[in-house]
Amino acid sequence: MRTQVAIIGAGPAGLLLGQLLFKSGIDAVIIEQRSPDYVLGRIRAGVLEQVSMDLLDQAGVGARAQAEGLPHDGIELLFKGARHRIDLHALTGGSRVTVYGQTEVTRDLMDARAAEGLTTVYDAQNVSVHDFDGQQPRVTYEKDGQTHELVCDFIAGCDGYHGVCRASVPADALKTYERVYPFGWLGVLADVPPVSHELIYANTERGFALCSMRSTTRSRYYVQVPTTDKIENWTIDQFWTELGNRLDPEARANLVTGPALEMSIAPLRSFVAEPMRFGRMFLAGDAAHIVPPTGAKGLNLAASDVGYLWTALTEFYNDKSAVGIDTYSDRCLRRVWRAERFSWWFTSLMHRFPETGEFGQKIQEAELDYLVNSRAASTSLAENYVGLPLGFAEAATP
Ligand code: RFL
Ligand code: PHB
Repeated sequence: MRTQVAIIGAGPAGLLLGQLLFKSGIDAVIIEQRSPDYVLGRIRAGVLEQVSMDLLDQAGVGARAQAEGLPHDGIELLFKGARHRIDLHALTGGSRVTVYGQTEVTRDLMDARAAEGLTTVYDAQNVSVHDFDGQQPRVTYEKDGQTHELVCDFIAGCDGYHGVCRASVPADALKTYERVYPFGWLGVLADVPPVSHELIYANTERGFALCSMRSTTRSRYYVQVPTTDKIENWTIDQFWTELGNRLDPEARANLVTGPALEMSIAPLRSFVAEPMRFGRMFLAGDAAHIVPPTGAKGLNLAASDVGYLWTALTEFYNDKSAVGIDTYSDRCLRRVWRAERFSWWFTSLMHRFPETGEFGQKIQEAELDYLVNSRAASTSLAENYVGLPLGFAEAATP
């Protein structure tokens, strides 16, 4: 088999890239190691920046996110028992975010791909990438007991944190940066109405909590837990009690409980691999970087990497220019590090750290007090939360 771009991974990054390339007349094949149902079953991000919404539109799949997504003009910060609203819309001069689940984004992209009859190989085993430092890279994989080879011009490594693409780069060509946090998030998805119409990020002495949603009838809640906690030791009733204990009296009174559709613990880490291009292979999304979910940046960064890669490949094929390809890594990394900083800062501000004790709690409360009472500080949070424009990488000098 031959294609122009071999995309490894059918997560949001790989599927979005496939759809954007299709719109530009560039041929791509996606190789995914799991089944479509497995990919759709992963409950992850819920907040889309405008840049991500625009890319979905450009890929021709934005209609449902526009119609069913919930536009949010603000978020609430809860600390010392009281909630304070950050008016994202007013502070940023008109920007907002859209609450629309990653599962729905993935479904829209999968449906569009299927409707166009584009090739996705699911359940591919032993996927390997070859010769990306030469002119003609190859991908090999096994399917139904047979070995297959895909010859291509470029490989897009959209295969997530545990993927094969980054792992295939020689160790001396890669520099990685990592911080692992001493806690995780216990998340619950439930068909109950949200406690509030906006997201609540809570800093409490019992630890962080987040009230999010997928719709007006489906809620997504999280509580900070020690990394040593095991999901099998948590019951849904214990979860509701713990969440209620971390909310203000009004939100607690509004909390509707019910059975969990999904319940899992995710560890929190910050991670960046540099560079993001190796000859004719590019890394995009979680394959290159991980952020703790506090800033809701993971999926949005995956989308913006893909935006840069789409531009670079379109310039290469349509304008015979390699500028986009040569600048891909630097453009992405500048945006990535801004999001890494914000996610690290917001995580540090909102969580209970075992080593900092009551002093750390007081310092966080003082910073939160400053944050909600200073327009400058609130604006900084709002600007970062709604996200940077794609043109940011060129517009400002480092
Ligand atoms: P994905 O979604 O991990 O998709 C990668 C795809 O590649 C496939 N794959 C391979 N395919 C072929 N060969 C191989 N060798 C392969 N190895 C892997 C995988 O099966 C998968 O289908 O990466 P992508 O596309 O870059 O998208 C990134 C986002 O998924 C991610 O940034 C966010 O979901 C992060 N994240 C969250 N972000 C938020 O903004 N808010 C959240 O609440 C949030 N919760 C989460 C999360 C990530 C989690 N992970 C990674 C475990 C919760 C969890 C549990
Ligand atoms: C979610 O809805 O899953 C969500 C929302 C905001 C975050 C993280 C996760 O910061």
